[in-house]
Formats: sequence, structure tokens, C-alpha cells
Amino acid sequence: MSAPLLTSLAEPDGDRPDALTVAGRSCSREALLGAAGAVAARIAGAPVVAVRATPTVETVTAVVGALLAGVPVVPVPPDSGPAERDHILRDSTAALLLTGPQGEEDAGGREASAAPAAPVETVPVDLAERAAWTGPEPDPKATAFILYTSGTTGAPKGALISRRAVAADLDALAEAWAWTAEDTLVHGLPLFHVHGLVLGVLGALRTGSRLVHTGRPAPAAYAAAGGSLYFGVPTVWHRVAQDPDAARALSAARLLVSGSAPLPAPVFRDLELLTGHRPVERYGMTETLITLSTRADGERRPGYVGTPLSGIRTRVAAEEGAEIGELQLTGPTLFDGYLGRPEATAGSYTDDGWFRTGDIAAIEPDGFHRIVGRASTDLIKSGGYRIGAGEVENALLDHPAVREAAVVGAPHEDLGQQIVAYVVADGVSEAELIDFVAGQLSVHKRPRKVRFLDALPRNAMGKPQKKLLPPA
Ligand code: MLC
Ligand code: AMP
Repeated sequence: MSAPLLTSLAEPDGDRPDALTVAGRSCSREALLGAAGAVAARIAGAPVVAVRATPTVETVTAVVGALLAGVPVVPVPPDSGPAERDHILRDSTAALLLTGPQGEEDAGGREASAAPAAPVETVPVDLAERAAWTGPEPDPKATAFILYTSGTTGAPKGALISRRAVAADLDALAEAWAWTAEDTLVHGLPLFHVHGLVLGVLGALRTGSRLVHTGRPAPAAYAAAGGSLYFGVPTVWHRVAQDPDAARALSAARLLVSGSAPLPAPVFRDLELLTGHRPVERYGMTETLITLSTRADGERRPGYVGTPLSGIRTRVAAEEGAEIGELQLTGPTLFDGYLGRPEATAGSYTDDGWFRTGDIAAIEPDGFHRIVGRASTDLIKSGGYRIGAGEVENALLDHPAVREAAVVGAPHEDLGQQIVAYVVADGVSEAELIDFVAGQLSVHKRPRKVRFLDALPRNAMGKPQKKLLPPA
């Protein structure tokens, strides 16, 4: 039998009552294992299971149950509207949707009981149920997660993440950050992406560290949690740095870690001034998991994401004479392709088998990596969320009043980029269009600004020229 993915769940000292806290509710590892065992027994044999990923103990239990049973998990953002949710459920062919208690209104803001249009059976997770799961440890090559992630155009694609990729990544991060069972990990990130779910939940369950999930990533909640290891996206660290009392409370921590988007140098410096910590910055992608990081025992430099994690090799595909170019990677943490999209999968690799990140980077002589930007401006990062311009444009075009739409990411101090939509439309307001996108897709994919134009700038071929759009 291979080593279990969630190592710490098999250890004997599982009765600590606050091993796991999510949004104020705590449980022991023993209780988590028992409730997850009941989930595993209910779903064993299913080809795939969707989980409505609210920030709750139920979500953690659902994910752990599926991992015990070897059923691939498809996390569904709890605030996703019908268009996005239906796409995820249909594309993944999930026939079961694990949720919190039925009727629960949660932090996602939508009714948990809202009947999904895709043909799925909703299965509420009951934390009081217990079962001892005795099934064998699934094959490390098996899929752990199908994570839906946006490309530049079209609907999100399901990235297939294997159990062994997760294990390799978590072990490499534990090594780089000296992350052990002595740590208390604190964060409040969404449980449907790599950052909050894979690192932020499975990382704690593999290393054996306590986990405090704050429900939302609010500075005051981070300050109150008293952790040793903190995760945040740059927007969260910007908000912490704007709240000096909360920031100072983090002085007692061991390590502050930023990722999912570039950490601005002024935020790095403010955090250092207020907390005494130079934050660790790490870089990753849904398709590759985390691949580069500065280290607990190494130098941390503003603007740099450090060196490759154990097992990862990187190269920069620069033009002759240039220092910057596309960052390409190989290693054990890479995904197994996009579900049902062999062409997109093939297109994300070079002919000699390296993964093309689409990020532009430079590697200094000392091996430190700097991410300069993205090759395509149609992939937006806002608040650490990856959002495809095409997906938002399609949602806008579904509105009967909208004739043309072009979406861009405009620089924004807090969010990194904010989504700005340029539309040609009649008889509709900015607020209506923002709410329309928030209602169809996830709330974080909504434009923050809408500009009305008489026509989109186009080239002679009729293609919209986003570079010629007026300033936001
Ligand atoms: C606002 N709201 C609306 C609305 N406008 N609801 C419906 N319709 C509208 N028009 C509500 C929201 O539901 C929410 O309610 C509240 O307003 C605030 O929402 P927001 O404005 O979107 O939140 P904001 O403050 O902008 O969020 C900032 C943030 C968030 C940092 C909290 O962006 C975030 O959690 N980012 C993390 C992204 C992440 O984890 N990325 C990792 C990807 S993995 P309510 O009730 O909910 O408050 C990856 C790999 C790697 O990248 O390297 O890590
Ligand atoms: P996602 O697939 O949502 O995980 O988004 C991955 C993208 O986030 C990468 O391709 C980068 O563009 C960006 N990203 C993640 N971490 C960093 C970082 N530390 N610095 C700059 N960009 C980052």
C-alpha cells in the first residue's frame, strides 16, 4: 500500500478538539476522519463528485471523504451563477454534489438549497455521521481534483491534478518553509482553488499543522487567530498593511507567505516595517501547483519569487539576446491535462515536453526568478483570482442589450488588476451589467467598471483592438 496522501489523519494523537477550525467551528482530526469516512462510504465508486466549496467544516469533510474513497473532487465556487455552475457540473459529468446542511445560507451569499439546473443529486454532508473507512489508499497516479480554471477565451477548463502531484508539491513546500506539525496555519482564502484548498487545507492535513480558516481573509481575523504560518494573496496583504494594528499582531508569527499574484514591493516593505517579517513570495498555477518560492532559511527579496522547489526545473524561452521570455517548467507537480481537451493540453506544452506557463520571467545569475507579467493581456488576475477576458465578454454578450464587449484588466492598487468592460449597448446601466455578470458567473468575475462606447476600436480585419481602448 502506498503512503496516505493525508498523512496526519492516520496518526494516533487525533483527539485535539481544535485541530481544524473553519469560520469559527472546530473539530478534531478524529472527528474529521470519522465524518469523512461516512462521506467516503456514501460516494465510493462514483467516477467524480462535485463539492459546493463554501468556507465550512463540511467542505473540508467532503473533500477529505472523497480523497479517502479515491473519488476525484470538483470544487464548485459557492457564489457561481447558473452559467458557470452548469458548465462545471456538465463538463466534469459530476452526478453528485456534496453541500453543507440543506437550506444553509453561507458566506457565498447564495442559497445552498438553490436547485442546480444540471442533473445532479445534492448530498448534504452531516458532521454527526461517522464511519470507519477501511478502503485501500488509492493509486497515487489517480486524479485528486478537477480544478476549473479560465483561459483567455471560452469557458473554464478542468485541470486534472493527481494525488502524487499534490503530495510532491506539499512535501516540497514543507521543506522550503520548514512547515511542520508544530505550526498553526491561518488563512481565509476560498476553498475552490489551489491556494486555499490544496495548500491551505491539504497542506495542514499532510504536515499535521493546526489549521484556522478565518472564513474571510479579513485583517482583524488574521490578527486574532494567533498563527505561526499565514497565507494570503497580495490583496489580503495590502489590506493587512493598511491596518497597522492587525499587521503588528502578526509579528509573533514565524512566516507570512504571499502568492497567486505579484506582491507589490511597497506592500512587501510595509509588511516588513509593521510585522518585522520579510514575506515569503511563491509562484504557482492551477496546472503546475506551486513551483517557485523563497525559503524559510533563505533570502527574501521584493519582486522575486525565489528558486525552483525540489524536483522542479525551469527555463526562460527568451529571444536571442533578450533576458526575459516565457517561463517553462517540468517536474512532478504538473497536471495531467485538461479534462476532455487534448488539443488544449497539447498546446500547453512545448515540442520537447516543457509546460508553457504563459508568464514572462527573468532568472537572475543567482537563480532567483522574477515574474515580469503575462504574455496575454486576456488573462486577468484580480484579487488573486484568474479570470479570462473571453468568459466575461461572452457573459456580457448574453445580455440582450449588449451588442459588443471587450474586457481588460486595469491596474488597481488593492486588487492588482480590476476588471473593466467596454461595451456597445443601449438602454442598460453600468450597475445592471455588473449584476448580470455577477449573477451568471462568479461574483469575483464581475466588472468593477463598465464604459459605454459607440463602437469598439477594430483593425482592418475587424478584430477588436484592446490597446486602442480609452483609459478606464
Ligand atoms: C459585491 N458583492 C456582490 C456584488 N458586488 N454580490 C452580488 N452581486 C454583486 N454585483 C458581494 C460579494 O458577494 C461579497 O459578499 C462582497 O460583495 C465582497 O465581494 P468582493 O467585492 O468581490 O470581495 P473583495 O473584497 O473584492 O475580495 C477580495 C478578496 C478576494 C481578496 C477577499 O479577491 C479573494 O478571496 N481572493 C482570493 C483568490 C484566490 O484564492 N486565488 C487563488 C487562485 S490559485 P460576501 O457576503 O461574501 O462578503 C492560484 C495558484 C497560486 O493562483 O499561485 O496560488
Ligand atoms: P491560477 O491558475 O489561478 O493559479 O493563476 C496562475 C497565475 O497566477 C500564474 O500564471 C501567474 O500569472 C499568477 N501568479 C501566481 N503567483 C504569482 C506570483 N507570486 N507573482 C506573480 N504572478 C503570480
